[in-house]
Amino acid sequence: MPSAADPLTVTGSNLAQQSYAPAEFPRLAFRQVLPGLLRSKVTPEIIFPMNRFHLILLAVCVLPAAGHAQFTDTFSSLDPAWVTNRYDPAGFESVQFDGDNRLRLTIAATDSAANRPPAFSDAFYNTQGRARPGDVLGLWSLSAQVFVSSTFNTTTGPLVHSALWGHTGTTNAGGDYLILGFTNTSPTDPLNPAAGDRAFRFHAVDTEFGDLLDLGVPAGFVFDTWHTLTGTFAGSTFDYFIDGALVYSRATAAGDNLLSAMVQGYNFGQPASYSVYWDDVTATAIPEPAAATGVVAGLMLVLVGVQAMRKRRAAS
Ligand SMILES: [Ca+2]
Repeated sequence: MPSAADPLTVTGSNLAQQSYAPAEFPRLAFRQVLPGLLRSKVTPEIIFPMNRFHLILLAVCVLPAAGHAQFTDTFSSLDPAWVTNRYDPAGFESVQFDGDNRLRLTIAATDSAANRPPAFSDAFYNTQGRARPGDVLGLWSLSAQVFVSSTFNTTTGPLVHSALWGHTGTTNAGGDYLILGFTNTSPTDPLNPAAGDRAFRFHAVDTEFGDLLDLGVPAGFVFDTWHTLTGTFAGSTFDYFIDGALVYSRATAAGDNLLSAMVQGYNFGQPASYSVYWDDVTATAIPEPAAATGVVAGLMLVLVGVQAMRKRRAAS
């Protein structure tokens, strides 16, 4: 439980401040919450290795466009770039919802541990979703819209967990994970829908410690509307934002290069299925200071050249 010793403080101007001791609550909670969620380090499941050709291609094509979205997925249709990660969810489709085409992720009992083929019965495959290449070298930002239904605000109804994942590095087994999502599980008995301390809240997974950190909900938070989840790596830390407000930050030594982006849910093995609507998954390169300076210098040279041409034309 939270302790005054060595607190890891989560702050945010519009969040209730929360303090956790990394050695206690978050780690304990992680081991109880969502078994198998972070076993990817020993069982690589990402399938977008970058080879030398990709790296050169990215260096040539992507870096000059640094600062522009590497992709924005509006889910007008389901891009075939999305491929199964770990285990295919019951639904991962583009549907009409709230006036636009959205991604609908559905987690169902048919894919529970008890109902999966024996080779996939491990809790590792309770995490169900899809991934697409991130295609960003260097610094990056990953964001998405998520519709937080009031049906998730329950202490007796179906357990839910869904999150946006960013996997960094250039190899399956390397890099780090930025994971930002929400749940309504109990922090002490997460697989028990009848637990007495269930509450809806956002959370981030700290892969360095294997911790799951509760982030609460922003002040004035409302259900049944869209919220923006954003994660960035701007040089030394993963920074986590809810609706534009920084809610958590942690150091990482492996934040470079967005290898893949994922939308995941967790299968709790309940009879009832649940769906989560996502939209506008966006990966963006953040210009390196040196690169940005280079771009500005290049633009200045172009402007100087245009000016010189105009002068020559005016003189002739
Ligand atoms: Ca859309």
